[in-house]
This record gives sequence, structure tokens and C-alpha cells, in this order.
Amino acid sequence: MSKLTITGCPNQALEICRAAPGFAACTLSLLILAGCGGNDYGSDNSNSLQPSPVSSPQPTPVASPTANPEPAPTTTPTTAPTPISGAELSLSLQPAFNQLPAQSLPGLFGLFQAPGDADHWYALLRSGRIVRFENSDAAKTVEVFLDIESITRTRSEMGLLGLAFHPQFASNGAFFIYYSDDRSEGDSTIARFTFDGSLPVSNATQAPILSVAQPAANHNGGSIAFGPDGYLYIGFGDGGGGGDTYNHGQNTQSLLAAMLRIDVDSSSPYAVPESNPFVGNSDFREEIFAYGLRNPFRWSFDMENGDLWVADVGQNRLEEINLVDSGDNLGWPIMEASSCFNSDSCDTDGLTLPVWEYAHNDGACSVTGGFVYRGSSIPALQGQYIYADYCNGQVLRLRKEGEVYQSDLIVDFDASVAGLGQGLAGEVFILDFSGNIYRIVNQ
Ligand SMILES: [Ca+2]
Ligand SMILES: [Ca+2]
Repeated sequence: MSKLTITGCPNQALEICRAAPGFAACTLSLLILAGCGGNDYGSDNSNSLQPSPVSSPQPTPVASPTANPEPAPTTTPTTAPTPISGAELSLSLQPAFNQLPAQSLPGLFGLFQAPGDADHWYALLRSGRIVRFENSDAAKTVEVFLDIESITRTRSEMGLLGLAFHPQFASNGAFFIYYSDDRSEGDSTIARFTFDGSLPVSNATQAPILSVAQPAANHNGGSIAFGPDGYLYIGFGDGGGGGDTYNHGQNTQSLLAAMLRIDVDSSSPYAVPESNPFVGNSDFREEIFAYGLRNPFRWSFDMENGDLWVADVGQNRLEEINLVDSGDNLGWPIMEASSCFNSDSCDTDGLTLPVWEYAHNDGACSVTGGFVYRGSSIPALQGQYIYADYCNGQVLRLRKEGEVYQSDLIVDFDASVAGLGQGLAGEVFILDFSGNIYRIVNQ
């Protein structure tokens, strides 16, 4: 019998919560787990994690305004805190696209626009669907863009996890998805599909790109994206369990626990770019762009300068946000953020530590990476990284003042944020896992 939630720890419980139909159950689990001392578990149990439709995704009220946007008390600055100069900001969340039918976006994991198409939004649903709707707050219907529910496994942290439109989508119709397929523990599968103008996209257009066997149902990563270099980036977690059960973190012969970079245009199914950092090094799989990651569930490129921001979900203590370069070793499981985890030496030579980390205080326990704001509606957020914590619902911003990073609260949001979204105009949207979409607005 596989181990149950109650043998896990708060952060691990949260990762189970990602799959739960409602946050209340997760809160309960976390309460039960209070004081947990760090046991590992395999969350790949089949007892409690079957996703079910969200029972009542009623639009929730606009999040309460942050009365005093002081730095979030839950954050533990990596460097010495400096006075927050953004205290003049007073932001809130406003429902967007809220004329869409109730329950039309259950398990909302992502929100995208396709290159060259400002007229639509594409919503990624964990169950195995992508639906699209018009780019208008008056939009009242969604269309099924892709439906692979029949071949998507959704137990635990599995599901349709990522979407990336090809940079030439407008002319070639190509897009890529990352889903847990119906093999074993939900093999991590990257596949290409082709949109020919008619909906839904035919599943027969699926062309496999890459599949990696998963030893456990959790820590699968999630996002995929094209970089400014035109290559497809893929983020995989350490395979699962807890505390790097399967020793993938520093295993560079494995594609797990790594950011990969592949060229999907010059060869079929893909080629390794000659500029990848470990090309010609037999100690590494050449697809690896960076490694030492625990669970890069949500990450993104700055649409203006191409910086790669990777939020790595932590174990039991610390959540991290990394600025990732080619060849980086992000440290897991030697380190959990800047704290020694599974090493006697705690030697950080050669490791890239996060630019920001925060502790599991005040209900925080799992970072949901977001986007660098490049919109026009809130100039004060320009160039700042917007992210959230799945557990306590806080939406935060990270910015650099001089050489010092600092993070503060935007909104204390009473919902489970399993993803944020960014469109062609650079605005950032906050997604409630139950299916509501919010934009950030001035009070
Ligand atoms: Ca896994
Ligand atoms: Ca790390």
C-alpha cells in the first residue's frame, strides 16, 4: 500500500493539495500535519487524490485590498532587508472574463495568448483540455481547442501541465504540450500538435517529441516555453517522493530535476542545440540547460529581456525563486534554497543559489512562479516578478533595488493559485485553480 498523506510533511501535503478538489481539505491536511518533522513519503497513492470537478466554483469576491502593503511578513529575505519603497502601491485583484459560464475553467493551470493572435486567450486545464475564448470581458463562451482527457493521467500532481505555442504558430499552427500520459506513473510527455484552423485540434496531429518515465506521481515540473533563442525549454522535477528519493537532483545522466533545452525545428523529433552547456561532455545528457532542481512547477521568460525565472518548490522549509543561466547547478538536494539539506559539507561552490527565498510561515508552503510584469496598466510594477504562494494565497512581487532583491505583498488572496498568466501585452493575470481569472488593478 502506498503511503498516505498523513505520513508526509506540510509542504508535501500541499503538493497533494494541488490535486485536491478544494482548498478546505488541504487546509485540514496541513493542520493535521502541523509539527511534522520531515518524513518523506511517496505521494503516488491512489486513495485520495483523484481529481474531481470543482463542485462550486462560484466567483469569489474581489480579494480584500491590502490595507498596508508592507513587506510580506512571511518572507525571509536572502539578503538584508531594506526599506520598502513601494508602500505607495495600493493594488487589488479584479475579476476578468467573468462573463464566461460558471465551471468552464475547472483546474485552471495556465492562461496564454498565441503569437500573432491578440484576439483569443487559451486556458490550460489540468484535466487534459485547452479551451479558448475571445479577448473581451464580454466573452460568454469557451471553445474546446484541444481535448486529450482520454490519454491524460491526473492523479496526484499529474495532468496537462504545460503549453507553449511555436513562435511561428500564426503560420505553422504548431504548439507543444506537456502532459502526464497514461503509462505507468504518468510518463512525462512532450508532444507537438498542429492547429489547421478548425476546432478542436485533431488528436491525430500529435507528434511525440520526448517522454521520460516517472518513478512517482509527484514532482513533475510543469511549464514549457520557447526561449528568445527559439528553442523549447522544458522543466522537470526530481521525479517525486520526498527529499530526492530517486537521487535525480545531481544525476546529470537523467533528464529529471533539470531544465532542458531542445531544438524542435531542425530535426525530428528534436535536436540538441550546439550551444547547450554540456554538449560534448559525456557526464551529462546534452539536453540539460541547468540542473539541481526539485520541482520547477511554474517558470517563465521575461518577455522583454529574456531572463529565465524559475520558481522551485521547496521541501519542508523554504521556497525559492531562481534566475537561471546556462549550465547552472541550482543545488538540490545539497541545498534547499540557501539552507544545507542533504550534505555533510554544505559546500556551495559551483552552486547557484536562489535570488529570493521564503520560509513556511503564516501558511506559506509552495511557491507558484509567475511572470515579469511588462504591461502598461500598472507602471509601478514594470519589470517586477509577480508570483504567489499556493497555500496561503498571497500574491507578491519581487524586485531589485540596487543590488538587493526584495519582495512584498501585492494582495492577500483567498484562493489557490496554481498558475499565473501573461498575454502579448505583458499584463499578468492571477488564476484561481477553481477557474476564476483576475487582473491586477490600482485601487
Ligand atoms: Ca514524478
Ligand atoms: Ca535551489
